[in-house]
Amino acid sequence: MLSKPAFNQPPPELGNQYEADRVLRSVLRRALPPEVLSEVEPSLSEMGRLAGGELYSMQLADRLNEPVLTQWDAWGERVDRIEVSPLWKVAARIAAEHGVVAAAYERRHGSLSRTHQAALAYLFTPSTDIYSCPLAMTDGAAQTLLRSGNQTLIDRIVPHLTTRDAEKFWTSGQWMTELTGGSDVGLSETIARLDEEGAWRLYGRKWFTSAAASEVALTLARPVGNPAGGQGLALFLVETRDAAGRLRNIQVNRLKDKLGTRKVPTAELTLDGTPAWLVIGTTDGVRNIAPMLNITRLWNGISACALMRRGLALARSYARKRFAFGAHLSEKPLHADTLAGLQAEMEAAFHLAFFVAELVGLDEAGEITDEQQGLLRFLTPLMKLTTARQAVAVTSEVIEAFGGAGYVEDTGLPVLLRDAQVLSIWEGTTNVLSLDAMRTLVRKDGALPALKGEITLCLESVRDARLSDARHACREAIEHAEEWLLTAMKEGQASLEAGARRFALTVGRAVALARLAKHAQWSLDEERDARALASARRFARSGIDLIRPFEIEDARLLMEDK
Ligand code: MFK
Repeated sequence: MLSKPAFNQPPPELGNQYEADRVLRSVLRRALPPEVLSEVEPSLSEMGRLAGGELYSMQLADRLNEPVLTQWDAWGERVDRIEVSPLWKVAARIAAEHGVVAAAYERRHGSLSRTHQAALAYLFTPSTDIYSCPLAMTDGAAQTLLRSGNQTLIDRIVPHLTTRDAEKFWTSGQWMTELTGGSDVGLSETIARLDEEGAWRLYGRKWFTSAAASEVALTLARPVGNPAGGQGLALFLVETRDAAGRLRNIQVNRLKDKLGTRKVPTAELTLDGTPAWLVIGTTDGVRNIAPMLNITRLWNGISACALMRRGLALARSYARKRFAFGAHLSEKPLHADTLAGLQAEMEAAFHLAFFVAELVGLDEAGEITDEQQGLLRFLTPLMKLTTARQAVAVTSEVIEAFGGAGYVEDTGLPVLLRDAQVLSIWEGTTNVLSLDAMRTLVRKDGALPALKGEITLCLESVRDARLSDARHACREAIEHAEEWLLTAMKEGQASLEAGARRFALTVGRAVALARLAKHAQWSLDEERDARALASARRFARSGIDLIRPFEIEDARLLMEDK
């Protein structure tokens, strides 16, 4: 008989992920009136219990399962069935029943319903293997249809997307990416043609369709005769299967073999006469699908926070258990310092993402001012790109904080980094979104004053002397960003584009710091808690102003290989 090993390292543990989350709970205490908080808390506590308990255990057990595409049945019939992982099936039911999309549409708490829903999504996400992807697109599709004014589709589809009844719940895909298109969606080649009965049919190849098992999808196609570019595309809705469950003239060519998000059945599709509903007008597809983009970008930010939070919860638990060099890691100054830096990044990201959720809530409730609207348009891409970069950096450090254990698959840790990496790619890469934000700023001169107004408002509320570094870092970064912008606008398009990423990250980090510092002051005053202050101080010193002088000519030279 083998003898028992002398030592086994106890693994990290998770408790109720709502009860244990100081940052989320503190933000909700500030953002929600007490009666709203007491109404939503049971739902959050239940989601926190699931996320740290059953779902987390299932996630670890489900680790090796991946979606399976069966293209042919035994008798030679083309079937293109996609079987998702067992955890995804459970996640679908829990998401519906707990209203992870629905809470935003039931509007039980007016504009604050979106904050409640974002909190549910944040708790749900890290234990459900990116089931947040179809949910994000479902939320985005509901938003897009409601804004389209197409009453037929609103009545027919939206109730399925926003129900809590798991039997009736549908998810939506978002089929935009094509081989030609990619980030430049206007290059899409899929065409739309009216058939003899006057119904639209789509023909083309969609190259990267996330969550291809959805019941409906929003997609773009060019009605025959329309001009090239994004304006010539139109927005369509596809119901993917007929009453018998057969795909409607859609072939699933293959599932993508991806670095991460491996539970998400991302597919290449051929549309060959797929029936589709025109959602709104026969042109301006890019503009008309924008509500989808903005909602999924919010989800992206919330997911970035959620993955960082999960990594940190595990790393802190581990640090309290792991004994080495004479003490627990949690007692080691360098280890504590490393995790503190990560916590500050996560906390700043959280305040940025939940600020955007707050603005989205105001917009949905019709309570947003023009100034806030301009800010929301500008901040959405900035928030998405800033939090995504943070998530990649933080999850990478989290892996390292476990030493070799972090590099071993069956700890369930490496997947955090792989999944985080998608956040800076899908829904617009860092560079594409930097340019989008820059275009918005140049087109809408109201966004910059609104941004400065928000920062001033935040910093005016910050009185504690221990936050003076944070105030300075924030002000200096915004002043430098504005100064750079004015100079680059004079220099021309090449300068603006080359510096757009540094500008975007600087503004994103400055807004995150302003919101974090404001909250830190509130938390000191109302909760007698100095932990948000500690995060704000730490974040303020970790590089807010990323704008540096650069030579366009150097970049050109460095593109040369030989
Ligand atoms: C857990 C997280 C969940 C995430 C789930 C995601 C799963 C799905 C995965 C995917 O599908 S990834 C693919 C996503 N693809 C993208 O996000 C595309 C990225 N590229 C861009 O965003 C480009 O900036 C864009 C394609 C929009 C540029 O195209 P154009 O044709 O050069 O558009 P332009 O001129 O910037 O905008 C056209 C119009 O739309 C303008 O309005 P006007 O015609 O009135 O001037 C813009 O103002 C408007 N517009 C564009 N983006 C907007 C927007 N309006 C509001 N919000 C926006 N975000």
